[in-house]
Amino acid sequence: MNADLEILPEVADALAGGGPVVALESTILAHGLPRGDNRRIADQIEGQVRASGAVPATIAVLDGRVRIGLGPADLDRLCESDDIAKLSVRDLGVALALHRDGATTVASTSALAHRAGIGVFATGGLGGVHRGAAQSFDISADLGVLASTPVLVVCAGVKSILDVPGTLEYLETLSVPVLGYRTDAFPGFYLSDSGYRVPWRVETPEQAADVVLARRALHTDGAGVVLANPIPVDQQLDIDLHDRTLAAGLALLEANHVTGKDVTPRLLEFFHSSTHGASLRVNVDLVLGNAALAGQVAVALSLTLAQAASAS
Ligand code: PSU
Ligand code: MN
Repeated sequence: MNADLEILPEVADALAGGGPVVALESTILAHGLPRGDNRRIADQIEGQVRASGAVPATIAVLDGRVRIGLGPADLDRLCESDDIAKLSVRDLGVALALHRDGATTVASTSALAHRAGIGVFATGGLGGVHRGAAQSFDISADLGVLASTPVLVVCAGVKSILDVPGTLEYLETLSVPVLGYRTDAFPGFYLSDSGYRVPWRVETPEQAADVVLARRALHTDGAGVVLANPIPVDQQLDIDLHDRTLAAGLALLEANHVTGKDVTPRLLEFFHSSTHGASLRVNVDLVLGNAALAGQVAVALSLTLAQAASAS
């Protein structure tokens, strides 16, 4: 068993030189997007990070090794194999010991990115507090891990399939700041506005980077930062279609007794098939927007740190 990080040379070079790097998760590729589309989308996501001037580092576990940055053949395997586990932080040690392949969630990607020295991470939606969590105790490990991992996560809020106000309360309890990117509204993943407000907004990637640096200077950076980036209103899912699909999806999950880590992928799959691809289009657009913004924040962070170093 080998617990060392295997870092792609391009990523290692960027990190060594203080250059901008963006971590990307792999659960969205293996379990969140349909086969046949996921491989192409993986390249598009990495392309957005590059277009912003940063280096993408998609994170996964392959053959029981932690991989920071994947090459084309690794991405093929992750997107096409039938034997990719969904790995949260608790699963990482098991996957290493058993030499398994696995895709990392927001929780485990954040933890591994931090260990590799990567401070900015892009995803689609954050896991959160599920509806009925008071009975089911279903609260994504994403939240607890963010509470103790200093990584800035760019996401389109949380899916409206979750308990949105409950998730915002829980983030407050865990001392994880939530910044709206050019918005006062917490985004609802497929929808630009979840109907709930964010406590803070920033207008530029530089401001988001400054928040990270101020937290470091204050030594209040034990937790991560959520940078909530909404899908533009003209690209969001039709609200009636969204509400109908959500109601049907939740009923289906309950009827089929779907629990644990299967909940999120099953619901996403239901959305994609029953909206005939409309939700998929939105999902892809929002991930690409988040990857581009994360790249801009990573560039701003790297420039500010370089200026501070040359001034001192
Ligand atoms: N949101 C999406 N697509 C996804 C996920 C979230 O729109 O694929 C994934 C992320 O990897 C996230 C995980 O970390 O689902 C949360 O899973 P759970 O709800 O089981 O904690
Ligand atoms: Mn869960």
